[in-house]
Order: sequence, then structure tokens, then C-alpha cells
Amino acid sequence: MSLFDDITAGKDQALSELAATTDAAGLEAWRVKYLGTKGLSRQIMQRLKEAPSDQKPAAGKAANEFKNALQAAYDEAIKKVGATAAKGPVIDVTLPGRKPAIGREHPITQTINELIELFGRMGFSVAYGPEVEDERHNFEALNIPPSHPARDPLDNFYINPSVMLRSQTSTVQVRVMEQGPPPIRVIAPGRVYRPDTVDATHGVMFHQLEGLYVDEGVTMIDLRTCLDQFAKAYFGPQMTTRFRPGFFPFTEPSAEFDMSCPMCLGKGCPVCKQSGWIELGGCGMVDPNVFEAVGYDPQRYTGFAFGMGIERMVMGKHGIPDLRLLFENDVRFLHQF
Ligand code: 2NM
Repeated sequence: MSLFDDITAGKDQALSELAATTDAAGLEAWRVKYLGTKGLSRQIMQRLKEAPSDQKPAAGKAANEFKNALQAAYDEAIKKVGATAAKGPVIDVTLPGRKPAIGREHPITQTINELIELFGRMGFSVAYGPEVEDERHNFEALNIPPSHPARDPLDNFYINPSVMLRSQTSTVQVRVMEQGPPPIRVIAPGRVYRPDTVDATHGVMFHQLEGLYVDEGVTMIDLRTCLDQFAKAYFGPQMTTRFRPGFFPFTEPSAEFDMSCPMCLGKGCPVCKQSGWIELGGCGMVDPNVFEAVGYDPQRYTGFAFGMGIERMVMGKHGIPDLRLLFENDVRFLHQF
């Protein structure tokens, strides 16, 4: 068969095959077969040299027409199928991107970060320490002698007679003081462990934030001001605070500090049990025995310290009735905050 016959036959076959093709994959297969780099159109071009020289111009013209006719038919078919078959998968670049599920910060972490930022503005830096502690840092240096009831094995998670899970983050303050001289202005957020019976307001693990400020001439007025400013900055300028006498082995004098109830602004409601006040934590002037234990001169330096529970603040802020909800890792619950 001559080249001209092959061109005519090839064109008929190609067009009828194309007419029977309805999907993008079939179109792509057709394109490869007829218009691809090893396709029929290319084969015909390569056979042009077979033609006798007087027929070469006519053969070249026929081959070009063949290729153009197939290309035009293909372009038409692509439009009908509505797909950019030969150009790969369909991507609509105008669609918004798909958001990866990256989760979010736990409400306790959010609160700790807010407190770090807030106390940072008052000049406090942040310190962390080990959750597995020795008795020196958890008790001894904090003026809690071996006879003290707080050291009862039933009230602490001992790992061996002198190693335990810390029951307060004051351990971190001790470590900070051991590392260098005053001035010290630091907060220590973190987990603490106590074998309480678990209920809506108690867990065997909870989070504390403790603060410590040591320098020459630090007074209880500084402590009072610091905590009052904290309450106003975190809960709103309408908050007032009060101190009540308290007791801690590591501070003298010691106080419990309360804030006016954010729900009723001090009038009395179920949240504050009609008292008008919400307890935020404990505080006091660092006991001279603590300074002795870390090698500070108690004649030269004074300081204040305070501690508060993070869970209590998170529950109050979001109206969460049961502390256990925070630790079940149910993302349907945690996703709300
Ligand atoms: C509290 C209450 C009162 C406290 C004391 C110290 C240290 F290390 F300076 F002795 N750190 N934190 C402290 C004082 C903690 O929590 C309710």
C-alpha cells in the first residue's frame, strides 16, 4: 500500500476510534496512539522519505493535513469530554486549601501561657524543674522537717525513701535560688502529684504556678500589690483582692489570697457560695530558714512567694464543673476551648 493509502486508511480508523471514545482515559490512550512521539502521525512523517521525489511535496502536504485533522478532532473531543485529559489530574487552584488537623493547645497549657505572659510583664522569668524530686528540694530546704505531717508516706508518691514525685513546684524555686544570688524574680508552672481521692475537684496530679521574688527590701506591700495587679490584669480591672491569715512552713507570715467573685462581683452567688470571694491561692514572706538552706543571707535579703492552682482557674474561667473532663483527652470536649 502506498503512503497515500495508509494516510487515508489511518485517518478513517483514527476518527472512528475517536468517535467511540467517551472518557478522559480513553482520549489519552488515543492521543498516545496517534499523536504521541511514537504515534501514527510521527510514523507517517518518518516514511515521507520513501516517497518518490516527484511525489514528495504532495506526500508532505497529505501527512501534514493528516496530523492537523487528528489534532483538531482531538481538541474538539477534549472539549466535549470536558477534561484536560492530556494535562494530568484536574486541579482547581481557586479552591481554598484543606486545613490539616493539627489540634490545639490544651486549656491548661493556654492558661499557663497566658500567666507566663502576664507575669512576664511584671518582670518575672520562667523556670522549670524535675517532676521526680529528692526530699531536700521538696521538703528539707522548704523548712518542712522530717517530723512534719506533710511528709507522711500516705500523702505523697514516694519512689524510694528519699525520692518522690514533687508535691509542689516550690522545688523549682529552691533550685533557682541554689543556682545564684538575688535578685530573683521567677515563676514556676508545672505538674505536681498528691495521692488524693479523685473527685470533681481533686486529682492525683494537678498544675500549680508558684512565684518568687527575692531582693533587698522586698516587703509584704510588694506581695499585696503584685497579686492585686495580677487579679486585675487577668480577670478584669473591677476585681478586688483580700488576704486572710494562713500558714505555710516556707513562709512567715503567710496568707490565703482571695479575689472578688467574678460572677456576682462580690454580692454573693452559688459560685462563691454566697461569700462574694473566690480563693485563688496562698502566699507569704519567704521564711528565713529557706534562705539559710539555699545559702542566702536572711539579714540582707527578704522575699515573697505565692502559689496557685491552674485547674481551679481554668474551671472558673470556662465554667467546667468536673476537673476530670480536662484529663480524659476527649477531643470533642477539648476542641471547645
Ligand atoms: C505557696 C504558698 C506560699 C512558695 C514558697 C516558695 C519558696 F521556695 F520560696 F519557699 N515557693 N513557693 C509558696 C508560698 C507557695 O503555694 C500555695
